[in-house]
Amino acid sequence: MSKEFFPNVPKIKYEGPESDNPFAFKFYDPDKKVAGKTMREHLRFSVAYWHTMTGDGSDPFGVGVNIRPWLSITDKMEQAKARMHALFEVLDKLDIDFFCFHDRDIAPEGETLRESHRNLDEIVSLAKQLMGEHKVDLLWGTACLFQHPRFTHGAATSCNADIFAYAAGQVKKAMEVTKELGGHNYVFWGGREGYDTIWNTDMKLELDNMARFLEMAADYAKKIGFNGQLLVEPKPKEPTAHQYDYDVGNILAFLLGYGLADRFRINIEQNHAILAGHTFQHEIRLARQNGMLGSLDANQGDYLLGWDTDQMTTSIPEAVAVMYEVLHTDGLAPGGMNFDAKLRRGSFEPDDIFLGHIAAMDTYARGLEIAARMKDAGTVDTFVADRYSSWKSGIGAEIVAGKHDFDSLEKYILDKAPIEITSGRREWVEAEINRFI
Ligand code: XLS
Ligand code: NI
Ligand code: NI
Repeated sequence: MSKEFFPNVPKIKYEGPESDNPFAFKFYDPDKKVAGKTMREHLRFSVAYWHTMTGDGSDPFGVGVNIRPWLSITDKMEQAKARMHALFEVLDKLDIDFFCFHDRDIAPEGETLRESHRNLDEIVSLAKQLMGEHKVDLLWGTACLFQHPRFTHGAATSCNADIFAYAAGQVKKAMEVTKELGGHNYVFWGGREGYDTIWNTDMKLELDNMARFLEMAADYAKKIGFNGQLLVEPKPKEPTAHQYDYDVGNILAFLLGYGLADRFRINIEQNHAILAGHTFQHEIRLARQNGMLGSLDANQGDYLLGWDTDQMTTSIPEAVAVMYEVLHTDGLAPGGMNFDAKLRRGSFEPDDIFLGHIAAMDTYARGLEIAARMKDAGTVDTFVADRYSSWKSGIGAEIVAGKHDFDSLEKYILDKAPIEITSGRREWVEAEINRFI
């Protein structure tokens, strides 16, 4: 290792639930087998470069507060390089195998797109070298199409066609570098793709343009031989009042409507799910039952606040719900669990980077173990299967097989009485989790 950025922080090891060492895992034991795979294989944790490395702790009411060792370097490119080195120390010490980034998180923006490309290339070649040395993979890359003033009215959905072209040039490059780094996925989060008031908006043109943009992106991925998954990330609001990629249901309708559904999958984030008025579990379930589950932005929102706080997950019931859904799929790969999570503004010391990730990793490890035990016991799955048993035989099976219409169903039911229904047992089923905690 070159320079050490976090000399106070040791390599984080599993010490078990009895340990009171803050710099140890209590539940995440990477090589422990759960439900046939190691925790590491199930969870595929990833560090989000923007929150963990680039984020400064500022909020709409206050300036940056984070203490970060690389901030003393004034040259922008030198600072970017130091920060990239620091990432690998974070990954090594936390034993995390993946990271994710936006182009502008890792390299400073230049005067022109050409200069930005050049800056990016320089940092990407450093990242590539470090990835090889540290055996780390890129979960996904993406482009920041929301920070610079040019994107005030959106990128692919801007009213200005030159901005659409700029976004195309920027995403083209971001896809190339994602491929260069062997990225497993590429993410499209519609930064400012939406509107603040429909009165000044040509919504039809904007949505058509968003589809044109995604189609060009998918074509370009094919052209350069990028084989990773292409993922769209839903979010209902913020920064715009109405984001077009509202939720999983809206993205599905959009992709199906524009004939793009077989080219994209979905990257789902907990905080965005709850902002849309859904649970994370609902969004994951809807995506997976449509074959669209791509990857997860593993964070948690504050139920008291109406914005995207992107907190580290510490809620066990949340984690159990996520892992229960994941265990009912073939797993997340090539997706993973990206900690799209930032430390609270009050947690501004460098050590908090580690404590925050340990908290979330332990929470998901517990979620995984609890969900695996629940799935093994099978009480919930059996209850749900029994609840729908009328669809397995008789009239239910016939309806499913397409053997009925309104005439035949009326005839079947006309004189049948009484029809019995049974309890949904909501309280029992929700409390089943508690038995396995
Ligand atoms: C912001 C999004 C963003 C995406 C990547 O709300 O979550 O961080 O994950 O652009
Ligand atoms: Ni996200
Ligand atoms: Ni978020």
